[in-house]
Amino acid sequence: MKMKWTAVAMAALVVAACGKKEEAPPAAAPAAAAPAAPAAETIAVKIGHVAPTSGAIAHLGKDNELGAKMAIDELNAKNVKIGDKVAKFELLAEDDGADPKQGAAAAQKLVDSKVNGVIGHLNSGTTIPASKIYSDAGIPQISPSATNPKYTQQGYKTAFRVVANDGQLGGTLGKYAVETLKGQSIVVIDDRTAYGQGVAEEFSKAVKAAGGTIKGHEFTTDKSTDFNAILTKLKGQKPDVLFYGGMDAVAGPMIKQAKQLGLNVKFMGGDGICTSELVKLSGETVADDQVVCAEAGGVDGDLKAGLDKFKADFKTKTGVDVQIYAPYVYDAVNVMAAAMEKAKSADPAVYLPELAKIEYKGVTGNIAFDEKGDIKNGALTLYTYKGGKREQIAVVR
Ligand code: ABU
Repeated sequence: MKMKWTAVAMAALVVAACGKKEEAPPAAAPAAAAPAAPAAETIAVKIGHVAPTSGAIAHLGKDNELGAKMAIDELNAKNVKIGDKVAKFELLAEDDGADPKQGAAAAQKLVDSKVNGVIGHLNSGTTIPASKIYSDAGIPQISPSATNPKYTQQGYKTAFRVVANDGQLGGTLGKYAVETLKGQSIVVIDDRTAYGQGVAEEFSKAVKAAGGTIKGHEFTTDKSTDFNAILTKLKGQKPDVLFYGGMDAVAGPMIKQAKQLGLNVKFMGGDGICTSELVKLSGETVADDQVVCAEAGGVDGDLKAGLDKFKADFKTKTGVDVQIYAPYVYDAVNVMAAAMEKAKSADPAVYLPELAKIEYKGVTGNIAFDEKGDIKNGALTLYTYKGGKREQIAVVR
């Protein structure tokens, strides 16, 4: 309405200025419509995201970032209200290259950008040092994938995770190696990262607790490509189970080289190897049922249909399959937004208490945190690979 009157007035002004005698065509009578409601005020909400989108596990970092983008796009489409304002979520995505120093720099950059919260980092080795930076700044952080127990044992009120930790992962896998796989000669390799070392130690503890023994433990790095020396050393133990603490980018070539050396082992690992990419990274050498790995979350029954739908929607929207953590990132963003909605504020100090006591039904299951910031009742899922595809063995609670 206001626009119409302005246009009529403008036309009269133009006629007057041109000195034309013709009358302007009569303007349509203004309709007697109700005045348009004033547009709702908006509030800008900056969500930081950090993962390695470069380097050997860039495929996992990109998977995480796509999960965050999907959640942000959907929140913006829903016009979520925080208090009486419509929230406009913005994703500030950083690459930490899985490197602790780069991770700390990315964290500081996000703090300087005054983000309202952070989802990340992907690796324990980057998440743990970054958590001090977020804690000092009072910014809530939810890791979708860092599983080293230390992350939530430092006493930071700002640190949360939506996945089970290495105690649960390594513990379950160690028990499985002894009791189900009946491993007689179990050997271990880890990459000396916070995650790899931690999950390998938990695995070894659980093997011993179940009555088994670790016949050898060798070390590599998260950037190594040649494992012949350590595999040859372990071959002397005639192993039937090899546990690797580390990520898929190293596990894939290790499986291939073990096969070339004639090591006929069950290959076990935590969530870091349990990805869609593992078979490709092994040069398609993974035999059916050879790998047993665990994802640090788990849904079954009715909840599984929701996760399957998320994975199908993700493929439609992004054109790629979920690697592993995208659903956890998606849930973490939504959990943070839900806490802001409940608090009617995106101010970290105001919504943090709501986040600590949130109860949220996500695509990865029900999310609530214990007093340390760990997920309550964290389940995990055991997988193997058949015909090159990941196949669920069981959900363990
Ligand atoms: N949980 C495995 C990958 C992430 C980490 O470093 O913990």
